[in-house]
Amino acid sequence: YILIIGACGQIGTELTYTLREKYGSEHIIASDIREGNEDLMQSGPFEILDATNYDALEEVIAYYDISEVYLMAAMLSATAEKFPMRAWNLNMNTLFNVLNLAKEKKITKIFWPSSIAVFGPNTPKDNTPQNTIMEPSTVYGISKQSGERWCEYYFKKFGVDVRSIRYPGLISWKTMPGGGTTDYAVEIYHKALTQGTYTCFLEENTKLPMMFMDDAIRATLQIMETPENEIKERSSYNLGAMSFTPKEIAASIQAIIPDFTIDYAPDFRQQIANSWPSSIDDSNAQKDWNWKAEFDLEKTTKTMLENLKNRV
Ligand code: VAH
Repeated sequence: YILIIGACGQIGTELTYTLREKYGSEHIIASDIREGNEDLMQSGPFEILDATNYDALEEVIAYYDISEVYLMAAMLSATAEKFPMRAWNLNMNTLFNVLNLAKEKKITKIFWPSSIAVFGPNTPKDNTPQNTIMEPSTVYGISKQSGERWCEYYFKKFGVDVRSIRYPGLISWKTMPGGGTTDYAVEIYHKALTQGTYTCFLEENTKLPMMFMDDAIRATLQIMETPENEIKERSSYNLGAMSFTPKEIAASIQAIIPDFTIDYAPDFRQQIANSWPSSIDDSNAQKDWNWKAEFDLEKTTKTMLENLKNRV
């Protein structure tokens, strides 16, 4: 059985649906700190769970005979700057609880998401390598960098089979993001359809690595299905798909909605974005587990607008 922690989040929601479809709903236990969308909670077993509470988590693991855990709960970059200690507590204590359950052999495999946020202002920005300078300057990035160190430590010291991906900014039409710096790339599509205009909180030439959610979910399942001895990076894998600026995503929308306009009002999230890479070298993921992205900006925009126009 598989447990998803943070199943009502931006990635967790789509991961839950995909895993339920693939393995059968009854094998996928969704959990979150609070109730989420009705449909998700009705589509299979759901538990209200505070994964920072070891005993509560251990109880769910035992009750459902869980063997694999996807730990998708975290406080993202923008919100984490407002509540640093709450972010550290949530992001780290959930990870320690899951790693320790695996060390105690109560679970056998873990997926834990890292992020391009582990890179900092003095990291090479273009085609950022798998192994390079990492001095994250955000609470979220520090928690993800620390988490990577702990994952590698638990693998080397206790043989814990934890796998991880450094997600870029993720774009989905099924779920809204929560408190991230890349959220503009989701909001812009909603605003293009509902208001015909969007005020972007990042400067027009802020280039960031991005990925459509279908690619991110496919990569997650792919790394989890890779034979253990083929996983060479036990901190976390760089993963790339596309990079674009607010100006470029706006132009891709205008190709479909010519009257759409954008203006810019950068806020505190600009300096977070300035500290991150512009593009990612994911050759290790390509080599070790055959990663290949399928969605570029044009295909992403087409898919987003097509699916959102029926919903908004
Ligand atoms: C954020 N969407 O903006 C997340 C992600 C790379 C960005 O970590 O914080």
